[in-house]
Amino acid sequence: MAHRGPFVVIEGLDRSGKSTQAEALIKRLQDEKIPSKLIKFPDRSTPIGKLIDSYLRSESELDDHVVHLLFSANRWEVASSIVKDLQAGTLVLCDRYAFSGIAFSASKLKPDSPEPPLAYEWCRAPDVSLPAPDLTLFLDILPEKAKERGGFGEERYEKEEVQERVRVIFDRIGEEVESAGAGRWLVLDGGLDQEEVEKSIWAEVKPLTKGTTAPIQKLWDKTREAAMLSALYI
Ligand code: Z5A
Ligand code: MG
Repeated sequence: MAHRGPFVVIEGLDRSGKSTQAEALIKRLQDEKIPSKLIKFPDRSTPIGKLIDSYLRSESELDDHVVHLLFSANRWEVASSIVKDLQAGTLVLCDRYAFSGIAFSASKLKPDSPEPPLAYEWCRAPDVSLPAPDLTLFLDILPEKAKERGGFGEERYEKEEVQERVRVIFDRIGEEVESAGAGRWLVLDGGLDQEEVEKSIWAEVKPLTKGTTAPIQKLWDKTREAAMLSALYI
């Protein structure tokens, strides 16, 4: 059976060092001559990404539903190219993915209502069937430590109370990813020195660099099938 490249995602709380680690890992993979490619969400360079960028900088206002769907569309724009690259044997490394999409949207609150404006299940729906990562490395960091790092507080969601709620939702996502059996979800300490985090990431990624014969899975497809089946029996 032909080998394909693995799909690795780096997720985590704000300022946990995702982009720093993604850059260091891609450099190492390239130094070791492992075919690899780095992508990032939001991809602010596309027409959809430009709308997201303006919203994040608070230069424009968008309905919560609309911005959530734009973030998802920004992933669907490149979903087929991710699959193509994996099939060609390239390791695809992704800095934030659909998990950030759910965590940030489902953690929103409105001052005039106790109900969150976007339900968790609603937030997950547009990303169902995207290519599922083989491995998600979640960089954990205490919000008070993240706040001490450069750049915190410049954009819309970079507030300590938002990050606390986001953290709770990420925990739920991690449990669901693990129990669905579609890829691994591994929590790493992003509060350590940069070199130590690099080492712990490399220990997990190195064994994957030989490629895999496993089929590319789809995000939450099993959940969708189960939901459809249970609907049939109601
Ligand atoms: N968002 C969403 O709502 N829906 C979605 O579907 C998606 C995203 C995909 C922008 O994302 C926002 O979009 C984000 C989620 C939301 N909102 N928030 N909040 P982004 O990916 O563009 O965000 P960013 O601007 O790149 O920030 P970040 O990703 O949170 O940061 P990071 O990548 O985790 O950290 P970093 O840039 O690598 O490092 C931050 C600083 O810490 C920097 O000065 C480093 O030099 C320093 N650093 C890094 N590692 C260390 C260690 N180990 N020790 C000490 N200092 C360190
Ligand atoms: Mg980043």
